[in-house]
Amino acid sequence: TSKKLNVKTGMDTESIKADILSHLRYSLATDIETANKKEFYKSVVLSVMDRLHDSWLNTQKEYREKKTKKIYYISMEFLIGRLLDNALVNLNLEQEFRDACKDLGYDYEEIRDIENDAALGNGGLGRLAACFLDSMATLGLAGFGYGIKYDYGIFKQKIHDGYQIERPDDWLRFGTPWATTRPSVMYPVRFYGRSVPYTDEDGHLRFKWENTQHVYALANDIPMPGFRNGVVNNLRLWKATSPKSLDLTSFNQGEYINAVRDIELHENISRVLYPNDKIFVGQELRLKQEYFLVSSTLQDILREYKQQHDDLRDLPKYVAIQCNDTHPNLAVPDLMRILMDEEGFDWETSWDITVKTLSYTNHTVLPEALEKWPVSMLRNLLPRHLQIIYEINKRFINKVHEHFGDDVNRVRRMSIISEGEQPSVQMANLGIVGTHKVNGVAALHTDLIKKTIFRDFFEMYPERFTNKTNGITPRRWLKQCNKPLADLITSEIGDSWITHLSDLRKLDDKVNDKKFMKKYSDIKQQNKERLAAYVKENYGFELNTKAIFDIQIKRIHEYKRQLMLAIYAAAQYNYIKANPDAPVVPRTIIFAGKAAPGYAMAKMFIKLINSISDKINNDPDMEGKLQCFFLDNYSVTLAEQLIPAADVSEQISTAGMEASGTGNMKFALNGAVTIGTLDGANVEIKEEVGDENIIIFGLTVEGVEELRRSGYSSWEYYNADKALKQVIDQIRDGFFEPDHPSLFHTITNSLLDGNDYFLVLADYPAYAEAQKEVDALYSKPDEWFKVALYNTARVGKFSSDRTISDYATDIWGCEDQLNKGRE
Ligand code: DL6
Repeated sequence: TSKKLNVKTGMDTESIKADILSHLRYSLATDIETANKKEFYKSVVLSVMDRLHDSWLNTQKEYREKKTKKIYYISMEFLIGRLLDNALVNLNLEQEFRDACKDLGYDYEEIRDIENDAALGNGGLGRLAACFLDSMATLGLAGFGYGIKYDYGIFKQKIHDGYQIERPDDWLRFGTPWATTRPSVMYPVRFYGRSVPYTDEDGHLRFKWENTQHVYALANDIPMPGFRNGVVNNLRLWKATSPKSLDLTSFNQGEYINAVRDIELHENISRVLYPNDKIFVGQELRLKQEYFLVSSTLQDILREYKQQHDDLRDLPKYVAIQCNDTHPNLAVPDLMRILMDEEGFDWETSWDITVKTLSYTNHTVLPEALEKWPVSMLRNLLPRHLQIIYEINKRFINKVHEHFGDDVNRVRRMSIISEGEQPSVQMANLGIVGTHKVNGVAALHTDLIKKTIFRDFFEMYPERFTNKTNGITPRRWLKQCNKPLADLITSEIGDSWITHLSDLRKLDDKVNDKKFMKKYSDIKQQNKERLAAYVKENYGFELNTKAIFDIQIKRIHEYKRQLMLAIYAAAQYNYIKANPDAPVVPRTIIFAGKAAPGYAMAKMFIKLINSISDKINNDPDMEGKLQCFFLDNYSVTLAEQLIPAADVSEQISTAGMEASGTGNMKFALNGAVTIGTLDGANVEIKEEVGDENIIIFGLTVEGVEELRRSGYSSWEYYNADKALKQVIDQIRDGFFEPDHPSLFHTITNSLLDGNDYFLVLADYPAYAEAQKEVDALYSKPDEWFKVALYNTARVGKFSSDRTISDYATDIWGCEDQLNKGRE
């Protein structure tokens, strides 16, 4: 007890307790007797922050002193979720903080659950960015995330009478203790105005961007600790604030009120995340957000750069900038503008620097997702950028002519500016022309972009295209969310897997070790029970933990085909009704996911799933045999509960449409068996786990093409499969919604008269067969768990550490930095 406490940095329980108490008193002006849970949570986080600050500062200092090449990952979305568990895992302080909470009268889990998810993303693209930050820090790369600090993240989803209702996600109502505001890091971001030509001293024609309006971007930093390596990188999120020059005091009363309203308008830029997944909406506010992110980030990068280097021509040597999708691709004209208009370089030099510094990731082939900003909107908002884009395009089109001769159609397809009634800027084309590497996110997806949407570009610049198969961080998606399994694995093979996920291959040998397999299967059962308790508490549903937990969690989208699993659920219902004495393998089907607020069909799917669920769950004949649930408000935190408890992972998109998927990787790692199509990264999961350890069904990409070419008729499939026909008739005739029998006609019409673009009917018979395989395998638990273990053991490739190493080596040119944090 006489041991001296090191309140701010001590890693022992006593120091931590003292720090929590000190924060309660001196940061929050309360004390342990009067504080509520929220205040206690805040003090806990501030005490964690104290233990990050030295490493945070030292890491940045080291990067400066060593002139380390910096990687900037620019993304409109970072779906980071909760941070407390993750920080404690990475700092190796889980037990100490648990004990400190307990000694002070609080249960750690309860405190952890106070934290709101930082839900600054829609889905896969944003979650990938979050996994990448964890991996960059863990690998010791000087990797920084740059994004927007939205006041409102992805909406909160409620279900009323089976329908999705959106509510604002006010995650910052009480602030977040993880973010440090940096008043010293603030940049003006300009809009509007006009581009004015002039002649410089050397007689060159130059341009000035004048008469602009501006807002300020204020930096908020969130620490990103690596796994037990002393590295703490940074996620910088910009908040929009009004210009300092707004002089309120000189205004009379009426103007004062208007001026304050003006502040609101400026701050609106970072107000809300656009909730659309894969549909380009084209609103001016979104364009403002994108430029706001790009402009503030580039100013920050160049300010840092100039503090350490004196020649901007070396920029690509010390800086790599990754654009996450096309959303930040205004970086191309903006960097050009800065280099030419502000730094005085000529076009060629500026172009060389720009292309070598930037790279761009494509995350989808869906044409409706591709960004095309109207020229008229750009002309108004960013006139100088538009002028530069026109010049880039002119020079590029000349090259196309040189390369391909006079092929007008090709020129039209490749042009950055599409002509027509509403000329627009094709942001993907801009990204390919203006960067040195373009990557897809899974092998199949990269092949597809080369053959389809970017074919012309691939023929011109084959060396620019590269694949970087997605990955997930094993820290959050195994160590943290599935502690029992993580501990079992570590006790068997040591803990090297946490940073070298392929070491899990050592578990391959354990399939014949009965004792181990018993523990492995017991853990799955425990996780199912834990999930059941969670669902009971939070949703009031009673899950049958003896059933197969069959889970589909992801955004709701026609191409992801939640409808197919819903049809399967209804078909099972019909089967059990018709065969009350037949043996069935019990199933509990669980859906979760949000639909974009404007996506009527996806919202109708949610209603249908809820109607089918009601029918099933309220029928006593289903008891012990079949359940179906839609859990509202899907989030990173809910995924952390669901994934460790899953037996079956549903990855059933129409082949060719899911770029990669990352949920598929999380499920496999946690020992769920995939039922899936040969789409996205499923293809590579199959290669890794082996054909016998994954259940693949349905049309391939080629099969889809062939079927569409040869004239698909969904009616034929409808008429050919009795069980399928019965369900579609029921949906159409109001069986699941007797009070409103025509409610689901939009769905059945799209399947039948609309000819089923996503080929649900075409794939359904194969899917139903594959589900029978699932039943058969699950009926033999020894075999089932062997298959499950092979999944856990063999998906090491899908660690985001591997993905990031690949980016570092092939795109960012910083492979020399790798492994620093991994010795
Ligand atoms: O690359 C991350 C993630 C993939 O795993 C998904 O397959 C893909 O659908 C998703 N793409 C997007 C693109 N949205 N837009 N635009 O979210 O990216």
